[in-house]
Amino acid sequence: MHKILVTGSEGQLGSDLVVALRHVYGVNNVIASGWRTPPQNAKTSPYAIVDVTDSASITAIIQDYQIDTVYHLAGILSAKGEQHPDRCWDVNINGLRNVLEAAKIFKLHVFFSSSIAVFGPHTPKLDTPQITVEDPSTMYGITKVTGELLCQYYAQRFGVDVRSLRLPGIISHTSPPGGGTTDFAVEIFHAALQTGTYTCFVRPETRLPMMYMPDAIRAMLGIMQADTSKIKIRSSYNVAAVSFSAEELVAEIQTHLPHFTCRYAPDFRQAIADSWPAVIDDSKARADWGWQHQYDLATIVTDMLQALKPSSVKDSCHHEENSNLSVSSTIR
Ligand code: AKB
Repeated sequence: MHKILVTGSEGQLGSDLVVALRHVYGVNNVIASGWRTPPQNAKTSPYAIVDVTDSASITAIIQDYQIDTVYHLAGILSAKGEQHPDRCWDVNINGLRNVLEAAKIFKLHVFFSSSIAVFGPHTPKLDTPQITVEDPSTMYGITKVTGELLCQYYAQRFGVDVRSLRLPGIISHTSPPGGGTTDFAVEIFHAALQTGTYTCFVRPETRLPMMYMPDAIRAMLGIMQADTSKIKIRSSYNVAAVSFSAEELVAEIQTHLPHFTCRYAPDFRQAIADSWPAVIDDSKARADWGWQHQYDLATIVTDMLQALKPSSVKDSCHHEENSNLSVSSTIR
């Protein structure tokens, strides 16, 4: 049985990934980790404090738990990275380098989460190809491009079995995103249900690639479980699910909550969003290791609202929305 370490397990992706991995590999075989003690009520045990910028901290945990696989999710996202560029470089680059060095020594199987942030203003915005211009305008994007090249280098030079995905904005109801440009697509659901109004930090026509968490989990497990012969790209694969604009998301939410209103007050994150593609071509991932998404905008919105609705409202809606329950799940 595999022994798996998840770095950044308290983040948006990590929280759901740990649950999914424990479901498949057993609770005690998946070690959640982060740089600080988790909240007392967090169901994260077994959990270890790991500072990814400290190679000794990574080596110790790998030896202590006889780890053979690392899902390396620890990182600072795009918006926060612009506020703390030095820290973003340190955590995202030195953290990855320490994991790859450990992988070289201990023959680890590694997953690295890259991002659509590797692309920039000169990248084609529509059907962005797998191999194209990568000229990111954020420190986060620069660390992801560099990270992808490091992964490819360690795979080619040292035979490290590292696999990676360029993830789009991830939408989930279990834990909030932290410090990203695509965070509006999660915040909006909470605001719609709690106050009925939302102030969106990007313009209405801003269209970005997005993915629902169950699809993201399926993508991460799918690439890691694929036969080695199928993994032909060792930098990072484009993966896509849906693309929609902020105003299309609002309109879809309004089909469930007609009184919901959204106003727009773009801030510094608008420029980041404008530098990213709108629609990604992920045909290589589909052809090489069988990637397929399941959720479109309508099913994401139905599922998110169902999951986040206060339980009193859920009870009264149970009967009329019973047909929607078929798409309501955290992990499939
Ligand atoms: C962010 O907005 O920074 C992330 C990403 C697209 O990588 N969600």
